[in-house]
Amino acid sequence: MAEIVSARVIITCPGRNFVTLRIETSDGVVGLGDATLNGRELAVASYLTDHVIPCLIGRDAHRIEDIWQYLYRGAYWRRGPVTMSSIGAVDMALWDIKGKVAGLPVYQLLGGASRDGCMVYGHANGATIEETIEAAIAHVEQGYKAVRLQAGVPGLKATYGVAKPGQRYEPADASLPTESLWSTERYMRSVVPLFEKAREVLGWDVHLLHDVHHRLTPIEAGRLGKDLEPFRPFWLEDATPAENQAAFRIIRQHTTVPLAVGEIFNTVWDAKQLIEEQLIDYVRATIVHAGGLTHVRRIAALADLYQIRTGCHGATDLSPVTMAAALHFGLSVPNFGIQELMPHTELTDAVFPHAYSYKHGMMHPGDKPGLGVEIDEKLAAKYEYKRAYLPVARLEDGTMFNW
Ligand code: EZ4
Ligand code: CO
Repeated sequence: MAEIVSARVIITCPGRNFVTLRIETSDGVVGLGDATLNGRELAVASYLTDHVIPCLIGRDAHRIEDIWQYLYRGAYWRRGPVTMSSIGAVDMALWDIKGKVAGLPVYQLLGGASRDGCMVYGHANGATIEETIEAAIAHVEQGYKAVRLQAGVPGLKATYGVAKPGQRYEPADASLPTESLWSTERYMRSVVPLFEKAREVLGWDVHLLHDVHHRLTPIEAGRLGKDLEPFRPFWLEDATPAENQAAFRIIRQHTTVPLAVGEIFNTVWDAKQLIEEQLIDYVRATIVHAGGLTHVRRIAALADLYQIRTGCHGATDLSPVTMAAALHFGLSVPNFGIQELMPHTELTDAVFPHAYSYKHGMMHPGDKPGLGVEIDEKLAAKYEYKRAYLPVARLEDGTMFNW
């Protein structure tokens, strides 16, 4: 028995907001879990502080599965991003504790390494095709084996996924949502030339990825996929919103381009039909937002039956604790595909010192017991929470559009 004697939420903003759950046992072992939900951070903090933490005190930290079921089945209101991020944070912290007590890195508890490291993909962004290709070349020079390409859309002032000139890319950029314009026609015309140029310059030995950010209808996505086929993308991500999972049937009828979806999924139910009908190739569920290691492993196990691989979300709005958890998961899971990597700022890395590392396009979680991430609470306390939102998108005639 490792009795949970205290738990609290730490909120910090070293350039962007992060919410962290810290659980401590009677033996003084501390576990950390990421609870960051971009743009809705305080809702998760309250869910944990007001509703979850009181239920944790006195429980045995080793009973990870039981606590997961208690928080999932025991709440009348199942699922949803706030609930599942809270459960995810508890789950991560408990795996961290179990690893520290065992003296083993978490991937060893998950069955051990299935590979030498986790292939990651980086983000190459630019206002123009040329700038994006330059960014991609820089990634290849740093050893990346896979690169996501996003370029500004001619005729649109700002494009989601592309940094403002001279600034580091951080999507949650304002205390009230900024508004951006969207035109499917302009966008569709811009992607093929980007991939054409990329293959011409970068050749065929690097994986190229692209994120649509849920902005197309299924039939439009089918057409884009078909048009991109000659350039052999590794995947087309979030081609259409996935609330209606059957929508992916239409995309599949028209293209053989591999499909990835799931960074906003909370549970296996969001992916059940997509997986069972083999409508996707990569499932992108995030360790924090989909109920922690315990639940994302379950999603991966179902996906494995259908030859679907993992491709976990790894944006900068997920804290280093989630990145570490994703790497322990990715190193051990049989059907690993790829891991997204958007490196955190130096300041974020200083607040969250960690054991994971990058080398030649691959990442490894390190061999420290537990998840291998700490929090420098003194430094964290210097950076107060600052409300920040992702932008919203409207069509050129003012119609509110998909985020
Ligand atoms: O827009 O994490 O693939 N990565 C992405 C990210 C998401 C943000 C939203 O919080 O799409 O940049
Ligand atoms: Co994405």
